[in-house]
Amino acid sequence: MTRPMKAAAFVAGLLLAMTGPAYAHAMLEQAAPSAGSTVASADKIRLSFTEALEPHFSTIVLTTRDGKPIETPKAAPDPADARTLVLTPASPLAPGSYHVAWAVLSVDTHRTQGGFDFTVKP
Ligand SMILES: [Cu+2]
Repeated sequence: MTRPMKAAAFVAGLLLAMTGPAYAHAMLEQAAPSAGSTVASADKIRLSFTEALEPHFSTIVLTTRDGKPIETPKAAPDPADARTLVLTPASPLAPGSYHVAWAVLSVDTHRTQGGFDFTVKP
């Protein structure tokens, strides 16, 4: 390949790589505790998405299942994985049912949101 052709192929590849994830958006790929699960304890809520997130515009809000707010620090990105957001409650969660509401902005500037419940065993 000539040099300009190599450059053109590189740019085309880059464009493909950039447009690829735009079709997917940041969908929730994995959650711990998982949706609908009953767990013995939950010291962290860890959500992994299909795309890298903009942490400043990505939140996890934890409430009881009937909507009472649970005081937590802001969700933080996992330093080892830009697709993962972690919420660490200040103290271990009391037995009961909880609702996780998430809203994230992925690096391709698309917003997605969702939620699920889980239960901490008495
Ligand atoms: Cu997208």
